[in-house]
This record gives sequence, C-alpha cells and structure tokens, in this order.
Amino acid sequence: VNWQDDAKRAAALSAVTHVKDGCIVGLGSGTTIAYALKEIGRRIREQHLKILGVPTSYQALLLAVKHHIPLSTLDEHPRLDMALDGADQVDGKLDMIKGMGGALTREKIVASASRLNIIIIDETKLASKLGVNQPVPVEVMPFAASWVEAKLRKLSGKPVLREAARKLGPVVTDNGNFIFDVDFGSITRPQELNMQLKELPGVIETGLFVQMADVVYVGGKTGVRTLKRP
Ligand code: A5P
Repeated sequence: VNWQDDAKRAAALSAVTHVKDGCIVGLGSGTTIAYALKEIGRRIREQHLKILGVPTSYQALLLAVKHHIPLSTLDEHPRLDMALDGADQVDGKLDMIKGMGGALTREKIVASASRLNIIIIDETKLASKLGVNQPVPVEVMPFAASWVEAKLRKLSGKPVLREAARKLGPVVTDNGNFIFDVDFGSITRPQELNMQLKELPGVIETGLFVQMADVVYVGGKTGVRTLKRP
C-alpha cells in the first residue's frame, strides 16, 4: 500500500464522520469513495445506524450492496442530506473537475440534490488552476458525437474519445453515452466554459463542478486537512 492509498483512506474515514443516524446520503464513485462506503457499512453494522444511500454509478451500487448499505433512489428522495464523492482535480475555490471514472452526470445530479457536498481526495488532486494536466470529461449522446467533437475543437479544446479497456471501441457510460476527455489547457473561467459546453445539443453533462463542493477532505503524507468553500 503506498502513501496515497493510506491518505485516501484516512480522508475517507474523517469525511464519514458527517454521516449520522437517519441520513440519506449520495454515494459517489471512484477508488477513494470505496473506502468511505466500506466505513459506512462498518458503522451500519456496528453502530446500527439507519442510513439510506443513493448511488451515482453501478460501481457505487455494487459496493453499497457488498457493504450492506440500504439503497434508495432520487425518485423516493429528491432531496438528500449530503453527498460523499471523490474528485480528479480541485482548485483553491474548491471548483473541481470530475468524471475520470465516467460517473460525472449522475454525480452532478446527486450533488445538486444534496444539502451538503463532501469531497474526499488525496493531495495530488489539488491544483492552482483547473485544466492543467487534467482533461475535462464531457458526456455526449452517441448520435451527436462527431458533431460535438467538431464544436469542442472550435472552443479550443482537444477532445479524445475515451476508449474502453476490456472491450473494443469507446467507453459506454452507465447512461449509454460516450465520453470525450477534452484538454482545454489552463481554464480561467470554469463556469463560463461549463455553460458553453452545456449549450451544445448532444452534450449531456460536463465534468466541471463549479461552486458545488462545501468541504474537501484532503489526505496527505502527514495527515488529513479540511478545506471549506470561501
Ligand atoms: C467519477 O466519475 C469521478 O468523478 C470520481 O469521483 C473521480 O474519478 C475520483 O476517483 P478516484 O477516487 O478513483 O481518484
């Protein structure tokens, strides 16, 4: 186990202290959140907490089942107490790029439905500017893929269609769509870029999460710190 795994786990354990008896919790996706789901499962088992989880992906759903976290849906609970999730890059304002796990659309919906958004990362995810060495994942309806690709280039992006690892052809998301990983270089106005992308018909969602994180737990080599949105 390298320091990053220890850091992710330590940050996840701290973040899960927000989860109280009776909470309805959005369950994010990724390797970091996997530690949080295991810890929620432990607390349900040992402390008999009554928790309901709303998963953001098949990964989160299967992990929740594995850890015996009872599940619900946004249909039953359109308002969640909190969401726990990871991120791929976080800047000083706590704006984020998410979606390297391909779950960005459901993650953004669940985050929007949550009163409190708690993010868990290791310190390698911190950046002074979004977009530096980090593409923005953009989920696109397959029907529109080539058209959207051309538009992404017009917006000065360099889109790469995400390829599947153990299947031929592109990644197909939990929603049946494709993902372009778009290199925009350093992003000065993330909200503006997000709006420009979302105006394109066929774009389902972007990995730019602006003014959504309330608190970020950052695992580092020397311990866990918390950042709060200014
Ligand atoms: C999933 O689509 C992403 O938004 C994840 O939250 C992100 O990729 C974090 O994953 P790791 O914890 O595995 O880095």
